[in-house]
Amino acid sequence: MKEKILEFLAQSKGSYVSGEHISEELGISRAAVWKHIKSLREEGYIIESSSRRGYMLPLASDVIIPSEIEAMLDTELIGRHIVFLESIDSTNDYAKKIAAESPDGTLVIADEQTKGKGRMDRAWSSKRGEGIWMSMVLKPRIAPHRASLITLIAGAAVAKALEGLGANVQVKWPNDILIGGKKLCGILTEMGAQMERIDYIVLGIGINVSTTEFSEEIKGIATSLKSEGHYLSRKDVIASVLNEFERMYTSYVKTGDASEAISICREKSSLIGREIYVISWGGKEPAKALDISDEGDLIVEYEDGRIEKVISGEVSVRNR
Ligand code: BT5
Repeated sequence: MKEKILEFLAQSKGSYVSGEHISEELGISRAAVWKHIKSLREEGYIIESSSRRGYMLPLASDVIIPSEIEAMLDTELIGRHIVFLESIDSTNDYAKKIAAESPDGTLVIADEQTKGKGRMDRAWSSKRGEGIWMSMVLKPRIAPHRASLITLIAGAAVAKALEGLGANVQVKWPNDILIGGKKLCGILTEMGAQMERIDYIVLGIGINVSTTEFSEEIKGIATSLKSEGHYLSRKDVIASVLNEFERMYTSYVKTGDASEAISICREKSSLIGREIYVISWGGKEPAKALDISDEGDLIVEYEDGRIEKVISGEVSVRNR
């Protein structure tokens, strides 16, 4: 019911809706309306009230309402089933738990993550209401070794979507989106698979939208859309990322063609032409990033002249 009230207020964002009207439309008492509004406020939603005019969601409020996102999608699969959670440890962990019984393309979005994850058990800061913390459940019929390209397709989709909304970003192979060298978005892909067959892929995307104060550990390396002067609503960004993603993802799954995504990653690459370190278990080795192959690998030249493909993993830029 709380969600219904929020949806109702969101439809008239910036205008007051009387308690009486809400109670009539939803078939609950005015006292119940007030109780739900109180609990929404406790969750952090800013809802204005006036004893004569009722309740109002301010025009600038950036709430996520699944039905509003669905209305903006032109997808067939992705985001056709949306699970919205106010707070969760990690949308990736939640999506993995529900993956078996969820339809292909299910989207899990949370307003806050209390234990957001990066790669290799690193933490991903995901403050309430300040970003997009979402995971998709995907069930592509492709061989498991082809799954790593899906991270790149997601990166390309985020880059293309943000470009369409006026923000120019760089893609740092394999899973970061940057503005001005600072990290705006990270992607974490996890997979449940047999030797030959993928059971599910959980594709997690975190985008900083309105954060202006980052914690001490990341304030030198992280940025948000708002900090870079882009005042975008989360629903516009989510819908646009999903629309861009589905087109490129479907093309890859159906025909093996990831050329659009690869060209975006190349064009917007923050690495190609730069001196980097390739980081692996054995340590870090200086190299130059030359290109991204059609298979999505990073092609590098080491100092002894060896040219190799880096299939997955970690790279950092030297002499920044
Ligand atoms: C990533 O890992 O960049 C993957 C992040 C994926 C987050 C999404 S949110 C929805 C879904 N649910 C989850 O639990 N996760 C996914 P990695 O390349 O390992 O980068 C992690 C590093 O980024 C950390 O060690 C910090 O240095 C930095 N970092 C942490 N939080 C950040 C933030 N909000 N913005 C920018 N950088 C951050």
